[in-house]
Amino acid sequence: NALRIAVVGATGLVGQKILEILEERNTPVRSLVALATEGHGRFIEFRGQQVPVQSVDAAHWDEIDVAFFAATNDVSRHYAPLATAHGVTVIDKSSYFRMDPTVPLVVPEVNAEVIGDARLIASPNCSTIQMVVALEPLRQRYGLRRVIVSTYQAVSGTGREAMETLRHEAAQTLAQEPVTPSTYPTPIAFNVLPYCDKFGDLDYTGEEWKLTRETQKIFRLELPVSATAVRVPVAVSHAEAVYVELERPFEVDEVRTLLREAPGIRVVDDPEHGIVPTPLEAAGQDLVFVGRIRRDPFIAQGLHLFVVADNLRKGAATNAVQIVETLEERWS
Ligand code: 11C
Repeated sequence: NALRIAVVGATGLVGQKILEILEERNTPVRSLVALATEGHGRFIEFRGQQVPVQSVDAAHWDEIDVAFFAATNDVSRHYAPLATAHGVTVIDKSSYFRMDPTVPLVVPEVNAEVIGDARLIASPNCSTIQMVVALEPLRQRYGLRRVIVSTYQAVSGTGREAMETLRHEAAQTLAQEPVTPSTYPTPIAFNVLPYCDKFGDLDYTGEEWKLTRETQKIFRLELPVSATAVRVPVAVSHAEAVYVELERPFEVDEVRTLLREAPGIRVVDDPEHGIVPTPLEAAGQDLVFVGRIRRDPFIAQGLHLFVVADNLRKGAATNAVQIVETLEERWS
């Protein structure tokens, strides 16, 4: 059955990607409403049509089946409950409801079964999504004991303005002009910032705690996950060096085969020929790329992986659209 869809935050980076992915995947759409808190009077393009951007305040929720929320936490907090009260199924990309025990936090390759008849479904943080897709086959086969992850996160995770900042600062640096930082407190071009998001408990950042807590919720496991989230001068795709200690012994070749056969993963791992996953390769793709698969020479059952995915697609828009695809029978 064709769906009446609303995209809240339709003019933002993730909102735009959702529209692109609905087109690419031929999702049956009966009508599309573009909503935003600002930008009214603008138009977005969907399937060759110009669609006016309307104020989220004026939304007719009764006429919507599915609403993607790709705006701020405040917008989700305020409008998502309004939408669900009118029977709308909300896929929320904000972090506001993620840790609410009554709200399923879903990555379809991992835990689609927790959705049940929930009307409000949260999509995790981009860096969590790609990590749990890579870890799930290992969890099933060997069990997980602990995870240590360092991320290399693209500036598009911060938003459209940060992508412009990266370009601008790179041009200034190459022209040997002074660089005035804007989006981040220090320049990001030709630099590395050893934090993403604000600092919080125990001097870990919000992004690091999301990696810990969201992973624990998705796996329904008190898994120790220690994270260091780092911003790098890359436009699109987050990379992660994931170190995992497994509960049971493994063979590296067996792990490669297991990951190759797992949903949503492409193994790119031929060290002899220098074949490794990179952000440029993953950008524009929906799969999670995994490589550098190797054993810890010192710790029994320790395994290293390098995990890369497009943060705007699998890390955000694609995951949200896939959630809707798992709910097909809800509307048939
Ligand atoms: C970043 N992961 O790269 C963030 C962006 O909780 O959905 C997404 C934040 C979130 O900065």
